[in-house]
Amino acid sequence: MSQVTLKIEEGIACISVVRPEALNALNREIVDEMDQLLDQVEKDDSARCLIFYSEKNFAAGADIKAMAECDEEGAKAFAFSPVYNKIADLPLPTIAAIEGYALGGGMELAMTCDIRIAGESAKMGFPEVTLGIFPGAGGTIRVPRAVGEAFAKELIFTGDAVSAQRALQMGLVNRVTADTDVYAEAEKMAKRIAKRGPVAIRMVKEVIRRGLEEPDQNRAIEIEAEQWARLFTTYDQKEGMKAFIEKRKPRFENR
Ligand code: CO8
Repeated sequence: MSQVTLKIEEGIACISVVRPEALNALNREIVDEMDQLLDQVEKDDSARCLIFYSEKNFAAGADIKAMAECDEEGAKAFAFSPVYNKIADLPLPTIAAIEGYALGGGMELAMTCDIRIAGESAKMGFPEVTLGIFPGAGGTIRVPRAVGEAFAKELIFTGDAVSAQRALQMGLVNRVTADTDVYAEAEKMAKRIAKRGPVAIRMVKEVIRRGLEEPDQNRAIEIEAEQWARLFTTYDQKEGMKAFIEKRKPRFENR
């Protein structure tokens, strides 16, 4: 039976893990199912934003019981990174709406998203070192980039989970809401994003990624300028500016 669901409504896609008996711990099958659903989201022209949200718990990590007896080759086969990288590179904005536990591979999934929103009782962290391993699905790369080296090392070396407020102070999450409002808050933000120029959003996500990866700042600024100018070949730029001048809402057409 499927353990991952996808719904797409009014331009907002939502992927959810449904494995409550294991606090939504992630295994190979779940991540492979997610992979297929990502293809559906990418193919759907109406999708403007993707939310990852799972009821009660975001995900209590990778499935320890499935990993426990792995040898080195088995551990490689368990790797989630190709799918996680695919999420990070999606051409539409992604939001992790975090309720309950987001630990280990679950928190690494949240780190692949562009934006993170947490409920006030959420518990987030990287307990891998308590199991004799370390984060292996992008955590050692994405966490230092998100919160800086010192906070990343504190989280990863201690293995301690942090509260939503502490995560907010570190910059691990963008905002904290009441537990009952996590999905609603993510949806509200997704709907705001969905109203904006989709070509501009898609291109700026790519420009930000390239800028962060580009060691030469002047080159990064050149890339921004080139891509910015390209927008002036699009219908949406003409429509957005015309709508402003005519004092009406734009009707973007994603072209
Ligand atoms: N894997 C497998 N089962 C789990 C997991 C997990 N990560 N987390 C919880 N469960 C299961 C429990 O075994 C239990 O099942 P059962 O009833 O059959 O014993 C059920 O979920 C409920 O859990 P608890 O009874 O433990 O619930 P508590 O409320 O007492 O505790 C905790 C909640 C604190 C979240 C606790 O369950 C816990 O510590 N879980 C493990 C958290 C963890 O260490 N996560 C990191 C896993 S390692 C990882 O993610 C590495 C990723 C590296 C990259 C992956 C790509 C290769």
